[in-house]
Amino acid sequence: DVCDRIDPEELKKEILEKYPTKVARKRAKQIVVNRIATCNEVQEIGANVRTIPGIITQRGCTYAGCKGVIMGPTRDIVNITHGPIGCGFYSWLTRRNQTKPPTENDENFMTYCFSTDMQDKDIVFGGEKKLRAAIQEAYDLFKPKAISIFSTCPVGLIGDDVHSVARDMKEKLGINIFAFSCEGYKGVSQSAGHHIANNGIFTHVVGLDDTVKEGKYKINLLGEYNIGGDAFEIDRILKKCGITLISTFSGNSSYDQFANAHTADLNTIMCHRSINYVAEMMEEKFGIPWIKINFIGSEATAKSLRKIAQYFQDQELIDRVEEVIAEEMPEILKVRGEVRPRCEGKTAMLFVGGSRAHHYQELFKEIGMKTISAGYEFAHRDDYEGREVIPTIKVDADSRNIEELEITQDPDRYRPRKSSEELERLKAEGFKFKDYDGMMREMDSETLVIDDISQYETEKLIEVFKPAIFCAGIKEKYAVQKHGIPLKQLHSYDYGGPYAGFKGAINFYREIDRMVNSKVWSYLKAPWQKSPELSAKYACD
Ligand code: CFN
Ligand code: HCA
Repeated sequence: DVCDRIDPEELKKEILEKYPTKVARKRAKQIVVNRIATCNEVQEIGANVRTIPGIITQRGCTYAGCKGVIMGPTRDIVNITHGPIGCGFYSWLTRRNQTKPPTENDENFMTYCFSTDMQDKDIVFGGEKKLRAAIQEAYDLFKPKAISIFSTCPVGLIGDDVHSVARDMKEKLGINIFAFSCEGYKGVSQSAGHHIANNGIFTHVVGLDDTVKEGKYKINLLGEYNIGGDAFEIDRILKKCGITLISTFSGNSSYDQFANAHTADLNTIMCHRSINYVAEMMEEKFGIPWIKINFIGSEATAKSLRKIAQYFQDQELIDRVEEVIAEEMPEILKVRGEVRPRCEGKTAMLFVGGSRAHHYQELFKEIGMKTISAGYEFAHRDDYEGREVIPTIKVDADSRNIEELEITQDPDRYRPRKSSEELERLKAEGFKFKDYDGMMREMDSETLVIDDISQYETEKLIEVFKPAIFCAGIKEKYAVQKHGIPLKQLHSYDYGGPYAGFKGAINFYREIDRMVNSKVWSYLKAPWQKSPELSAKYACD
């Protein structure tokens, strides 16, 4: 076993040696050898800090997080990028978030790319006039329910007031128009863009429509973006269980769903990193409790359905959920049984975003594969280290208001949801505290956890461990595959999916089986293996 032969601390040292002293000091905090089994505590990891200039990062920008990630999957808001054409054009339809308008009359603007196409003269004299004209033009052409505006870097630099333009045009046209100050350079990654988008959608849309929908068990699904059709599969399962989905933030979503989201009984959070802000705000303003769920992995899906049923404390739902699980599992176990002997013991590395590098480890585990190194691009410390929660669901008199009580490891950074005295009292009452599912707690000891991994570090890991599969994004894909290691894109799923829910698990098992057991990778020779003079040349340069 390659992992038994390699001392991860030695490898970390070797990686850091190549960096200048100051850079090495910074990177050292973001590269951690997991010691969970030996000391039963997660170590501190450096996360959500600025990438050191010069390092090739996987990260994206604030505009990407706001416009692409959070607002991108909503079909009927016209999203106008205010800026030179590049940002709009290159972020157009790259994320494979799918949508299905319920009828032919429902709008779908996702296939369009709207931009103000700023020119030199707009940078010099200001772009507000052009933005006003773009909003008017979009309105005249499409008559949408809402228009949103996204600022790119130059907009912030020249000081266009996108919010006042939005206010004026909202008044003039009588539809909802709002803007996001999500200039790419803000914050340290796309994570800042999630926050800006969540604040905006909460302020301008959530709560506008009080219509109470039919349904016995009404939930919102937060942090699910319908990549490769994931949300369709989750919808199918929820429907089968009799659970009503009021809104999804924001996979396959519409403006009306956001406006009505506050009428749900419960918020379920899948990608905590991108959406915890909305859950917290909805709890604060509308008293809607939230629980974490995860539909990546068949066992995780079953567990999440049970958790939702447990919240409603309704025997009919509890029984229905068990029936659905019992109906879905045989096919999954059959395929898993076929695939597992071929995949058992093989190794994976996952370096993706802010939640998938953790969630997908479950799916690999189900087919017997080991994650030997993983990390997020932009997650925060709590996504790695976890937080302490009381897993016991506490139900109030009318069986509706549950609380999943939670304390944090770092009260200065994360608002504790209960005061410490209250927690002490609950502890004394016998509530058991458990650390919630941060990535590091669920990974094996001696695995390398690396935040905001660089291209150089990626290549070093591959050279040393030669994993059976590497999971990352489009920028990493071909560089990794030139080493003869298959790369599965866990952002876009390449051309595959869905991978969520029960049917998704089956798709994933089959796909990974094909990839790790194909001989084609062993035939591949990197350019520098075929022509060693190439690497010699680069070494001289
Ligand atoms: S769909 Fe999500 S699941 S929202 Fe987030 S943290 Fe990105 S776009 Mo790429 S695939 Fe990725 Fe996550 Fe949440 Fe996607 S792991 S990086 S910003 N992400
Ligand atoms: C983003 C979007 C992205 C990029 C994926 C990739 C996505 O970060 O702006 O690098 O392949 O999922 O589309 O994360």
